[in-house]
Amino acid sequence: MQDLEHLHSWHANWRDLRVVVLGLGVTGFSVADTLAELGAKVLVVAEKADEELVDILDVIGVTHITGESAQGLPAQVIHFDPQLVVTSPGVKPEHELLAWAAKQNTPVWVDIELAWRLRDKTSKIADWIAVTGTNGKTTTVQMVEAMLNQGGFRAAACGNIGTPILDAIRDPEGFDALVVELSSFQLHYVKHIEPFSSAVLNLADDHLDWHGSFQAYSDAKSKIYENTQVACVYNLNDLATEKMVENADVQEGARAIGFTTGLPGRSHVGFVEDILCDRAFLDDRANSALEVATLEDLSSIGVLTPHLMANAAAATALARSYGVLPEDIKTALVNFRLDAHRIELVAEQDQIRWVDDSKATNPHAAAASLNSFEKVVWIVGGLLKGVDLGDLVSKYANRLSAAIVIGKEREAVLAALAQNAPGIPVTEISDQDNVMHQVVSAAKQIAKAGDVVLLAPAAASMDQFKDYADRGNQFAEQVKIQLEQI
Ligand code: UMA
Repeated sequence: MQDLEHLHSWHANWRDLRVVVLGLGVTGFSVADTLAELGAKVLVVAEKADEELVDILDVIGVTHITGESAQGLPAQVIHFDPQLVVTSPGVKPEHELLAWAAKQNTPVWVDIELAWRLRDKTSKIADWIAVTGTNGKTTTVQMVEAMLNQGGFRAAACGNIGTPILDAIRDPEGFDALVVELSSFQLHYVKHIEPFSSAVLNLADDHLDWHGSFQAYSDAKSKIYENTQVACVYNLNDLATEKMVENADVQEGARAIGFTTGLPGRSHVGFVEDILCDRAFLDDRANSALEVATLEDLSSIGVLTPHLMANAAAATALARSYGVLPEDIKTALVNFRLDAHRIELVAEQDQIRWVDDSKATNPHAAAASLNSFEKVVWIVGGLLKGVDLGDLVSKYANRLSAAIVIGKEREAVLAALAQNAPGIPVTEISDQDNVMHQVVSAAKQIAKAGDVVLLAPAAASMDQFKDYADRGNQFAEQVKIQLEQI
């Protein structure tokens, strides 16, 4: 194994370190750019690469192999003889180049590992508040960021949320805290970070094709709690997250803090009737609770779902662990707005609501959506990522008025519906052109007063759309056009 122990600082000598950077999306670019700035010798290897990014690599003098010749293990990589490989998170561990690196005992990092070592670039070294979970990561991370900023700290959200962490690390002013969204892919590759506080929001089937098994997916997520300094935040309604905290090797004095949509006990954040309360970060937590916000405050955010309540409770626990005052948390929540495509009401006509939850890319997220409405015309299907929909359909069958099935893996969806929700009218959209046009016109025929037409596909979108945002936008656009025609 290469000894990279001396490389624990921005100010260490990275000069001439030979690094292969695998992938050239947002992560790969930020890694290559950072390492070039540090004087390392960088070779970027990426099958698909944005031409603009390749042009910038040329300008900053980083060598690259892209396109077909970047597939597998290119001979140039062997010749380059890297001392370190930094992979993009989307690349599976079985990738030929990574398998070769493992055999050579060459360390494989992701940007998160590199960022942890480089976090002392500015004199102000940011604490990391790390968040993972199957669903609700982005909303929770954004809430924590808003709460910290409202509390007078300089905080930034980064990581899987879309801004690569190395961009935040290189901010010239530096931050008090980085609120880092971590995916299971990133966590799989992480070796050592020490979050100030950390949270796993929930755990359910997702990305099983990437990780190979639920156990491997869960093991990756649980790594977030390791070496936590102050608070390990877990979900009282999701036993798996509590188990992860119990098994984690944390720093002396770190506390386990539960969050819940129900009544909070000691060391918990939860709801006493319609009030969000902290019973964790106050001296007299045995006998009292601090009021943070009301359900009315939360409903100004969007549709008040149990999922939203859970996210707000988790974010409150994390912000309180950092010392943010309850009144600042309340103000941040009142002013908070959900991103688009998250249980977003796009239209309401003739007592039929049209809701875009395109962000529901797995069954767990779709469950949160289905659980929020009584009578649903459900738009479902897409790339299933190796996950079975049977349990989801059977649990929510009594809420379904009808289902409209999209996507390329329709057979599995149709089978799950036939088996677990027999008798529910199902419309299959088999024509691949103008999918959303067909979906909305079918829904218009089916939906009755009181129904919610819900785009919560429980699947990824890339088989028929650019991404989940494109899927949601096309839905909203068709709803607008076709409702105007009535
Ligand atoms: N590549 C290969 N071989 C492969 C796979 C990818 O060469 O087998 C190359 C591609 O050709 C391309 C690059 O890798 O050049 C793409 O890398 P990537 O897929 O890791 O994507 P990035 O653009 O670097 O974005 C990643 C995250 N994407 C994934 O994990 C798939 C982004 O999360 C994240 O915002 C970004 O880093 C910054 O941290 C997106 C995501 O979908 C939103 N995440 C998943 C999720 O949330 O469910 C995990």
